[in-house]
Amino acid sequence: MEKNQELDQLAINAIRALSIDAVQKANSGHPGMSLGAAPIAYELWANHLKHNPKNPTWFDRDRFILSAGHASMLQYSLLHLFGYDVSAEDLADFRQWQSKTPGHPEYLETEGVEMTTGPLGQGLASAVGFAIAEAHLAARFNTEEHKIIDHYTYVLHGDGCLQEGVTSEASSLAGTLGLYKLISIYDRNQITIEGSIDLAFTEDVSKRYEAYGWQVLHVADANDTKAIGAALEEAKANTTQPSMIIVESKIGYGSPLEGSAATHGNPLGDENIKQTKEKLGWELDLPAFSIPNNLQEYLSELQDELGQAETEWQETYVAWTAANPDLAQEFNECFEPNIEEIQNDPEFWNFSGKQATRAASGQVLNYLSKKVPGLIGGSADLEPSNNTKIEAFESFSAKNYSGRTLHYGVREFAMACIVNGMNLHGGLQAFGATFLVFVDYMKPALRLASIMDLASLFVLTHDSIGVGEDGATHQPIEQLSMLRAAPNTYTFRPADGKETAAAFLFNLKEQKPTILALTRQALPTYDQSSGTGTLHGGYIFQDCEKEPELIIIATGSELEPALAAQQKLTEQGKQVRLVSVPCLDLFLEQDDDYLGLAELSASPSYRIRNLLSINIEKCILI
Ligand SMILES: Cc1ncc(C[n+]2csc(CCOP(=O)(O)OP(=O)(O)O)c2C)c(N)n1
Repeated sequence: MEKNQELDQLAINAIRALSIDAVQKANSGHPGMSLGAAPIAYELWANHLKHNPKNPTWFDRDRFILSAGHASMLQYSLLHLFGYDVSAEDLADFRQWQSKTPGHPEYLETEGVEMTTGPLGQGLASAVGFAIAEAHLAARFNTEEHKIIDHYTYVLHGDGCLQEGVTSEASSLAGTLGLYKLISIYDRNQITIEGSIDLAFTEDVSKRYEAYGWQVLHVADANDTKAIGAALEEAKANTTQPSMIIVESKIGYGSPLEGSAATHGNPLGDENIKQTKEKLGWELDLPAFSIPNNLQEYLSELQDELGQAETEWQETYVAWTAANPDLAQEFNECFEPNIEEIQNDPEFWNFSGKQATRAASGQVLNYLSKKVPGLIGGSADLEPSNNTKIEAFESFSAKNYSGRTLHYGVREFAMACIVNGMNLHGGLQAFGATFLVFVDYMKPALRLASIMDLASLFVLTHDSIGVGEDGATHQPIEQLSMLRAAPNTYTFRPADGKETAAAFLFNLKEQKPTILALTRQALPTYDQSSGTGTLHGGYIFQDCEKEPELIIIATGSELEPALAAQQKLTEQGKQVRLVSVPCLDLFLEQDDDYLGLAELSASPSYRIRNLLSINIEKCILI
């Protein structure tokens, strides 16, 4: 298709006009970055990003992540102009209850949004996970003849993301791994909410990223789309390093408040909008949220052209499938592992002797490594303690992208973001591991996993004061309460191998954010423990003959003393029921008549403290 410079410029200004009008109508939002970064984003989407607006989930599309989530109108304007399912009415509904255009981009709410962003830094950190996923799947499934996985991960961010520590953690790892298909675009307007970055951010970002092993490119003016295009080509040409393109821009470009922090997060006001549109040469009498007809036609043509990339890919995919049926089956199982086979396999449930649940977890991971081809993960430098060593896996490294053991380094927050990124990418069941006490370092990413409803899995060992000798700094006390309080996050504290296996099974089956809190110390393997019961969150572990006078509820390592107490009281003639609750979140989701849940709160209960307990309406948990 013939490119038309004038219409390209009109499209850039359309992004600007749509964005400022939407923020004005909502009377809240962030117009500044949309005005400044519009040419960067348009150049990328129109001339470099491989995507098909008619099929936003096409697997081999390039991924675009707006790490500066506050500039959501920039993304919504792009989605609208490129023909995704975001209408002019949706733009007018910006920031309204249940609209497709929420304040910050939300995965699953808006077609074409690859990730929920807004908490600064996490978009860039998770982009590293997307790039790992691409590199890994490409290494395993591409052949000499056919490349079915071949896409880039682009991330657009501002000064704010680079001030967040998590981008340092993740970018350092990306450099080490030489993730050359990761391209970050830094909209460097040198303004954050409080004013100039001189107030708090004077480092040389260029040198910093070079030190991480990235290629750093510079564009002197965000309006120079040719230079942006050339930099993007140069970034793509590098096949050993991730790239950062630093683009100098002006926040609030074109408005009377250009360059001022006032444009960061406030509507411009009617008069400023008028003047901005005049300066940009935007037709003033065009109603808000509409674009000129000739631009509409031009963009429709562009969309058709973009779609051709998928048509070509489909042909490659069909040929690849025919030539590599075994590989194709494995690829499909990366998306849909045979969970039923696992569930029905006695070997999956086979545990014996005294065993720490971290050891049981290691046994399960090694089992799953043979059955779940998309399983990938590792630890934040605690593999020997977390028992996450998988015999069948090699390490993922710059030299070996087909490796399935990740070494995140001592970077818990980045690890959690990267796990989210890999799971968002698709085709992988990604996990991370560390000590439970260090989950504090990961919390913001767990929150995003919960909001995005991701199957991110975290193996967190050394789960109580049972840790012992390491002392107070390593003894988790309040962490479990925090995790249990997190919505849409399922925290398992299993008592033995079977309960541990069930927790992994839950994650695979239900595709929900899952936490495993596992012991360092050995625990018995119980005959009466139940995988099925665990999948209900809790079950009667040891019952009494008549109506119970007392119900003891226990989890994890406390099941052992609870069982001893139950037996002793039984010997004394008391009717005591023991209930194991490996996952309180799931347990409380059961119907009221499940185990007489409604009566539990009224029943006499007993609790053993080795960590903070939480009082919940329905029961008191040990
Ligand atoms: C973790 C986190 N801390 C604070 C904020 C609030 N916040 C939103 S935007 C912003 C400043 C971002 O500056 P920059 O990235 O330069 O964006 P620009 O000013 O160019 O729009 C802050 C502090 C946030 N969204 N996330």
